[in-house]
Amino acid sequence: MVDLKYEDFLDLKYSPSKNDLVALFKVIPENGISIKEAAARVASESSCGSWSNLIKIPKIVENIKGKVFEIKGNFIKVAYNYELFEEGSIPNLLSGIAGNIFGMKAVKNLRLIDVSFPKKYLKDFKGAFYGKDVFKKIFGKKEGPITASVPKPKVGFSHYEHAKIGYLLWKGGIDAIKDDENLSDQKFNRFEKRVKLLAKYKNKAEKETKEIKDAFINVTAPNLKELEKRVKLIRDYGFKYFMIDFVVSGFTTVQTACELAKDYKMAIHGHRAMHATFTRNENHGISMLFLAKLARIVGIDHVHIGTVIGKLESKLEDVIAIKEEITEEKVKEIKNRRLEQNWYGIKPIVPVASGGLHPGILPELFDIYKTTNIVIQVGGGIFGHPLGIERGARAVIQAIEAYKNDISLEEYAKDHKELKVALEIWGRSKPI
Ligand code: CAP
Ligand code: MG
Repeated sequence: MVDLKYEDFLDLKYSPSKNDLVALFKVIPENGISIKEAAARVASESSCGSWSNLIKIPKIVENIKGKVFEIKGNFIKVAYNYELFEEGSIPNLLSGIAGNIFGMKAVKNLRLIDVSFPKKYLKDFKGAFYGKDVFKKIFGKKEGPITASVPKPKVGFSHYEHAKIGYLLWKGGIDAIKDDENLSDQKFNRFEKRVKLLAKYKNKAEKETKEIKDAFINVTAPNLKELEKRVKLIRDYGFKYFMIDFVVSGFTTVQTACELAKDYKMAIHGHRAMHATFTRNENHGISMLFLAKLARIVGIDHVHIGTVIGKLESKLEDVIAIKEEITEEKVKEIKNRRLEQNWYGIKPIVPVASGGLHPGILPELFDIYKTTNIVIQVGGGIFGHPLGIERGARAVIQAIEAYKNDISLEEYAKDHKELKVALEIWGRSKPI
């Protein structure tokens, strides 16, 4: 009987070919299972193995089976020939390398840290339509940041209140009003009404401020037909962006949305709500780095990657590694954290920093990112400003001006009332 045993997925002499995808995993085997066996089972279950002795094995299996070629402590690398996967399909990729393996009894914990993609695999993805060009091509700015704000409370405003808030934010200098992740088409704030009224106020604000304004309106929908309808409505009303909760929506939806964005020449703001269910535990799940790479490949233009200093968990080393990954043409390996990647022309995209931001900590945020070419999103840090929404927005803009002119916030606040008040209530505090 021919068989394909777990050991057959282990080849420590193998050197990956230029057409292989290489995955980096952290494996914590179950008691009684060796790291070698656990590693081989990861390669097997994620590619073409089975628990039983198989009667007939097609010839191609030798070529497309996963091969563990490195084991260092709990970290293993597996090579997969690109032909194992459907061209241009993230769902197909994930159902292998991020599929059954996470439930195997042979592993106590398993973490997919990164996958390095070869040119041959990347060529079937288009990447973002705008990506790093959003600053110039959408907002007509030489450089960032793009400023966005989410009305708080997250949900509860009617479409009418919401659109008026948009107007105040735009008037205060903010570039884009952003829907919150859990606002879509609720009874009290219908999507269509919100879009139509926002468009009216956007035109008014643009005339009055002579600045280009936009909105990241959430098209996350119960089905693809509805999503398509929502994107089209937004486009028809003159917005250049839409937002999607790209984790909860799933990659079939996201890839469809990216196609639409290209057809309509729109940009996508990618909100990552739910990511922490599988990115947060360093021993289990999938890394945010890998998720952000998927966003770049499929064509999301902005992706949330964390702030380090805000209210939501994100580590400095991770945020920096992810920022480089999505904004550079080539990145180097960082031991046990990231693999090298040449992006072969897939456009760099824009990191989004959001969660617990307010004027007093923006300078530290820009220092962490080492650039202002990012999107910053400030919700509570505007909607909690005692002087109101428009002036709260202005305080954010003033903090950016101070930073860009290398003036301390305290100094700048001397003749900028809105910033002064923001500093009085929040100082440089880091919310949790
Ligand atoms: C921020 C926010 C964003 C998160 C997303 C919220 O509001 O609107 O969704 O920042 O997190 O709902 O918490 P505030 P991340 O500005 O009021 O904090 O970017 O980490 O995915
Ligand atoms: Mg939110």
